[in-house]
Amino acid sequence: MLSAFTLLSCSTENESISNENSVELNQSQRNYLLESSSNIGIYKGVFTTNDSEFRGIAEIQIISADGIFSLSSAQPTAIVTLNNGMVYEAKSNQVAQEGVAISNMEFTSENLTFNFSVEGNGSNAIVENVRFKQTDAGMLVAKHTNFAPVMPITGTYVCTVCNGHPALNGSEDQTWNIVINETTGEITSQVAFGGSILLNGIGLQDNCTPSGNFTDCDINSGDGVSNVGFTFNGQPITWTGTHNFNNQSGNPTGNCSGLSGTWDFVTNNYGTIQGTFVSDFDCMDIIFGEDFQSFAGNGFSPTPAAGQLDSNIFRATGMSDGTVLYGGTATTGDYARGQSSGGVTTGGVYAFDTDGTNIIWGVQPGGSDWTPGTFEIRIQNTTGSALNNFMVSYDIYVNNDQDRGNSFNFAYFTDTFPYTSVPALDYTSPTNADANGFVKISRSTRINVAVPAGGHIYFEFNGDDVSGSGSRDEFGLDNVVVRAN
Ligand SMILES: [Ca+2]
Ligand SMILES: [Ca+2]
Ligand SMILES: [Ca+2]
Ligand SMILES: [Ca+2]
Repeated sequence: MLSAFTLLSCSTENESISNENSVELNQSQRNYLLESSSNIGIYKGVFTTNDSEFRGIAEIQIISADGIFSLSSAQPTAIVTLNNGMVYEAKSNQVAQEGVAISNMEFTSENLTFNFSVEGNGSNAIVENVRFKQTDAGMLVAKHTNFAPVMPITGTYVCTVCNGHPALNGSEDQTWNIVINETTGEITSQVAFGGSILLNGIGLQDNCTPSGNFTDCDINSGDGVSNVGFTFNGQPITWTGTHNFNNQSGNPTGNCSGLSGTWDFVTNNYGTIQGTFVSDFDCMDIIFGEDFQSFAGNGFSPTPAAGQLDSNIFRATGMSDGTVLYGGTATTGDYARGQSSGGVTTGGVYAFDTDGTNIIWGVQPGGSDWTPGTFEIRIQNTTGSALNNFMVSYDIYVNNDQDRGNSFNFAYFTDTFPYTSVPALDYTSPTNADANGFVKISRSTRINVAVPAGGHIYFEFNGDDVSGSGSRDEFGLDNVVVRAN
């Protein structure tokens, strides 16, 4: 009872101190912290709620009552900046002493509470008992100094081969955060799993090579000897990816950073599960976006009328009515089956309305249509300079209303770079029909390929019969976003 009462009175007292003494560090105080080799200083890292609803960057400032800090500003402060831009602050009313280990320093505020511990030399920083907006959360931080800066990066992952694993929440995004020690390349990772637990792991960054104004590094799970990033129920999760950041202005990390990759999880009971991860932010600009909301299934033309797609950008192949070339015209038959909410039987290209408001670039495969067949998107580099890195994301919609399984896979090529499939993005609809109507499956991948100014990159979505018999499921493409630098 005594400890409960103490906790309560501390937290009440802290509220009032926090209101009176909310002091921003000035530049010389911040520099002092960045040069510190003791427990006094700045700790940087990542934050997420276990349910993946909130994630962001965390910074904890441990300041002492002496040195260049006046007593009134010596209150340790934690700042969490969510990826949606919201900022949350918590303070401690305990005062740190330089060189003396901190054990369970309590930070509190209305929305954020946690305990912080660290050795007297600033190593082994641990944050525990994190609560954010009345839900369990986690924070992973490390000492951040001028001689050993750390880079926190927030992001998400999805499974692409899910095998029904209950902790993967179907195709829902879950948190995939990492913290990179820029001096050693050591990575710590924080992954939300199953909506209620967090798994911490390790990785390594190496093979950093400059590319124009950017640097590309390999990032891999493990310690360089073993590639195991972390385990669940004794089973290893491994991952591999690329980290791309701005290296202008002599700043090794510049002002932007992005990463992406793929992961593998060999489970006890669900086979090998695979997926992708991607950071919330990166150094890329959007060069193409299409949500197909104005498509009405009226065909393809180089001078598209309302409801048509521009054939200089979009084309389809594999129809019994022939193939549309880039710049060609096809506004009848297989290429212009109009708008439908699904449940059609004639093969061809449709504008499917998936839910009463959302339109997709759809296809009904048939015995002589789109088995095999493709949708292609040709994007010209109009930025005026070469592009080397691409991030492609898109949504597949499938109406699994028939007892066949058909594929909707991805590939890319350029004017000079050969056709390259990306098996990690392969999708095949379930063989056995269901009554779920159109279901969305999100996909994204990073592509490293050079496209000179004025050149093109091509994205192909290809389908064919895979399993079962009888009529085919209905498919479509939506929300294609291409970012590049
Ligand atoms: Ca046909
Ligand atoms: Ca159908
Ligand atoms: Ca749409
Ligand atoms: Ca099916």
